[in-house]
Amino acid sequence: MKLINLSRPARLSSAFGAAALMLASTAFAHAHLVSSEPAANTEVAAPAEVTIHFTEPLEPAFSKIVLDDAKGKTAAPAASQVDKQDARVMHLPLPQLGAGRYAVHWIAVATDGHRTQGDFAFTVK
Ligand SMILES: [Cu+2]
Repeated sequence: MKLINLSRPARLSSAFGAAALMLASTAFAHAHLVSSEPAANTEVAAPAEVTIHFTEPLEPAFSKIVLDDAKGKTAAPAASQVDKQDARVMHLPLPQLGAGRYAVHWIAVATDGHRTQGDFAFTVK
C-alpha cells in the first residue's frame, strides 16, 4: 500500500508518523504472555499450580486464569492471584488433577487498562 502521496503536504506524513508512534507505545503497554508452567501443549505430571509470566505488570482486580477440563467444566475452584512480589506473574492454585487434557484461559489487564487474553492446553499424564 502506498501510504504517502508525494504531492501532498509534508504535514500529512508527520501525522502518519505520530499515529504510528502512538500505536507502538500503546501496543508495548499490553501484557503479553511470555511463558507458562505448564508450557502450552506439554504433557506433565499433575502440577500444583498454573503460573503465567507476562510482559507487563497486571491489574489484580481484572486479571485472571481459569482452568477447564476436557468437558469444559471448571477444574480449579480457587481464584487466581497476581504475584505479590512480581505483578507480571499470575498463579492459579490447582487441586489434585486427574489424567487428561486441560484448557487454560487467561485474561490480563495491564496497569494502563488494556486487556489481552488467550488460551492454551496441557495434558496431565
Ligand atoms: Cu496497553
